[in-house]
Amino acid sequence: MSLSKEMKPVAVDLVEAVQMSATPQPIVSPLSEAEVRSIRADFPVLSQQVNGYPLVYLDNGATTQKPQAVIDRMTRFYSEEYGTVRRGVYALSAKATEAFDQVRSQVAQFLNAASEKEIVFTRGTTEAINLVAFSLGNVLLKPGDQVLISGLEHHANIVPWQEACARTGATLVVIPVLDDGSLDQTVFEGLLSPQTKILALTHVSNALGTVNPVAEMIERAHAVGAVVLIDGAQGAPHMSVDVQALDCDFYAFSSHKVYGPTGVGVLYGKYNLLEQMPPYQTGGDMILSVTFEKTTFAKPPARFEAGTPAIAEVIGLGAALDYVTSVGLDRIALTEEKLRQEATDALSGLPGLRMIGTASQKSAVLSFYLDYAHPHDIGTILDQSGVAVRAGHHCAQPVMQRFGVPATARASFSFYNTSDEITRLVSAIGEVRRIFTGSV
Ligand code: 7TS
Repeated sequence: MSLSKEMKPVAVDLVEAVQMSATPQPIVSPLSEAEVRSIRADFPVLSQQVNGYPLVYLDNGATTQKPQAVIDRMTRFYSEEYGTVRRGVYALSAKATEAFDQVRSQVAQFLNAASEKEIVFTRGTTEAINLVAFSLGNVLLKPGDQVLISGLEHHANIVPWQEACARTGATLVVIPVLDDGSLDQTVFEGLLSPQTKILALTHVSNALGTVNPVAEMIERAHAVGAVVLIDGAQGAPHMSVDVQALDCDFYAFSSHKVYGPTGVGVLYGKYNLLEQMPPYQTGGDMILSVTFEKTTFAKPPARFEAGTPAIAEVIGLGAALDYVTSVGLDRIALTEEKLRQEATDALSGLPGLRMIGTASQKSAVLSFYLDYAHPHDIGTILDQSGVAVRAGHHCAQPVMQRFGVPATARASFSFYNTSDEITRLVSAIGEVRRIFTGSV
């Protein structure tokens, strides 16, 4: 991925990539209405009524709904194939181990990692970041060093670094956020120095939807010798990710945001770094040998996977990745970009509505504030019309502080959302206005 490409909107990027390609490629287009209808039928939750209305699920930033294929795969695993992994010599365990290992290769392929040995299963993005902050943080950081994060981070990519700095004497430094919700790249460049040991940066802001120019920022950070972790919780579900092209050292994401089950996530790490890192947790499955005097540790990724893993959830993640891959990440990105533009146009004209986060490069996350109603009231009234949005600080309190609001209402879209649902959102916001101001 070239630097200038990374700076462009995803949709333009994809269209250009197709047009400029020397070998003929299938034209990448957003999903058609008929395709979205058929996709929606794959998600049983979406067909229900809430408070007497068909559900409009717009909290995909928090977690995504599950396709039947994921539910079925996990049910089949539990009903027919369940056994522990890595330990049993009997057939069930051998088969479960094979299915489990296959998902590791699948994830490596999904991220274009060089090897499945670079894929560590964790409980989610939060645990993946804690793992790096603890394990790498403890051996790499010393007083005088700096950990650089951004003002857009989710608490999961703030607190573990704060704690790592407290343990080691390093200093946490923050890249400021501009008024449109993008990062101040000039200040970023000025902050980089040989003291910068780690850059921990979100790919996409969960609170505002800003897509950071990560490839360019990774290159700049590498130029001063920093290790770069990308929090991909809001990246991996919405665009294709190539960790080798990005050249990030670590990339973390959660299964439950990419249409898979809760309880499992992924840490990608360059093998030469993983190999130098001490364990994060210790116990079974991560050792080579144990005596009361001395334990030797297994090589990565086993070194970082102490205890019985979330076996069925890993299998479910495999089914989820099959599902999104079959839809196509490029088509998902284009479909969601179309929804973003449509929803932004529809909401921008509403009286008293302040859109927070207007960067030119955004994913389909619309965070807004109404000058006549608290976000929690907005959320509650929208719910009465069957519209589910998140209201709160989105575990990104510094972002709220930056924009001087206590909270926002956030509509976050998936490729299974529709134009009709945007209309439902707009009319439910109209209802909030009617209740709070008496005007229509
Ligand atoms: N990083 C980002 C950017 C996130 O959006 C989230 C979760 C996390 C880390 C933590 O992921 P977890 O799976 O380990 O919990 N974000 C949200 C959200 O926006 N609303 O609920 C959870």
